[in-house]
Amino acid sequence: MKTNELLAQLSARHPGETEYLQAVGEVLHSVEAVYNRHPEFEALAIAERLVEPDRIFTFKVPWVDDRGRVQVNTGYRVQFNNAIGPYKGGLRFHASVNLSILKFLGFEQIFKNALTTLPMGGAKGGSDFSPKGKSDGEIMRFCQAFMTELWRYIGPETDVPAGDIGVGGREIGYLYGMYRKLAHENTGVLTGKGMTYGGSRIRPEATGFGAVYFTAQMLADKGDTLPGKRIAISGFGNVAWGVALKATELGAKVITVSGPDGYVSVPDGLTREMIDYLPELRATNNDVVAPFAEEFSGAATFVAGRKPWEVPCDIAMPCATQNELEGNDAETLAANGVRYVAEVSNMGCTPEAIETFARHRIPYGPGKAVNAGGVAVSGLEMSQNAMKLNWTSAEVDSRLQEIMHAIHAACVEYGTEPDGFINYMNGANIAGFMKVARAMVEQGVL
Ligand code: 2IT
Repeated sequence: MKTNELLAQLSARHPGETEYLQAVGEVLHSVEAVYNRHPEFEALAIAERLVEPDRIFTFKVPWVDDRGRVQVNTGYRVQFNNAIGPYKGGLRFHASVNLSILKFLGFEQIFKNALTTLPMGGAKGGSDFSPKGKSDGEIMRFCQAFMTELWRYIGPETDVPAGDIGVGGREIGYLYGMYRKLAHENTGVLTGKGMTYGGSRIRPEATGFGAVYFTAQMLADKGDTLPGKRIAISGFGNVAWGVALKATELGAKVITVSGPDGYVSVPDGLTREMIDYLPELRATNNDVVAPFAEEFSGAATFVAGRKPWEVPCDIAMPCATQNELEGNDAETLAANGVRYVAEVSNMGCTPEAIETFARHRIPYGPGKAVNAGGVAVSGLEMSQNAMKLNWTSAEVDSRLQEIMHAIHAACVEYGTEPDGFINYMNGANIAGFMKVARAMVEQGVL
């Protein structure tokens, strides 16, 4: 594989799609050496076929706001690769959404889903609709309008969307309701559903719980454990909540949360009351974290306009969005003695940050491995829907733990360097890639 040539061709064909080109560049560089030991990959142009989505749907989403004005947004679904199972991946509703972001997320999803051990292909979708400041009625009307287009492209064996930033239980409910009405069936397309209509236990917690299980494995590899560790996290949404809940339960101290407006420092660690407050704050749709510090003014301090990475910690867990942890943040973390980085957001660290962690020999778990518990439990939701039964929380949680252990083991198998250092990024990319590439080889040129 001539990686740089392929990347140059891609950037000429898709100018300005920086996040997409970043995600592709990372994976291709990771797999290059292994790829070149498999002449059949080159002969079948596996890389060239893998980096382009199978297809992309773009559609108009008109809806009426509370003041009676007509609003128009753009909706997307990127069906990236279904070599190992139906297309699977979340929907993101955020003002920043564009094709580059959804293509990067869809591309990452291919390898993440392959790592889960379950049969799921990669996809992503969403809209530039911003839930910020919207009423419940506006969100319902938007979700319904979005689904009147999307429903034609999805199905329980075709493409199964779920949530992502801006799409939680409430939005999935509205989307699923409209799908069911239009398709005249109730087979469970969409995951992250409510418990009254086919949802899985532990799905809301899954991304965060899975991330903590993976992190515990990273520590165990060094003969280390979670109790007493100071964890800095960013974000204050569903993923940050799940991480805080499980990490605290296992004896770690979560000392920060953050939002677009700044971060909150909690030197003694989040209490259960503070953790329970996170979903409440998120549900206000204001997308600011400052009120957290007002609510818990004795124990928490708000630092406006800054990121949590300046707070000394043992473990850094970015839980917000792509490229939120940059080179200079990584240098600060390293200088302050961070010992592990577990990326929970998709592509949360920039290439410079990843390079900085590698230079300091700080183990860095990439999002596609660390956060795969979310989509893994989505896969378990699909299994339960197909069997028309519900597993208990204990059953789902134990399967989630098994899956996260398997992902950690795959990273170690494919990412251990001669001196024993585990390059989790290379390990995750190679392990995920090999499964998909083999499936593509066996199924012919499509
Ligand atoms: O980034 C992700 O893996 C998700 N947003 C969850 C996808 C899913 O299908 O559950």
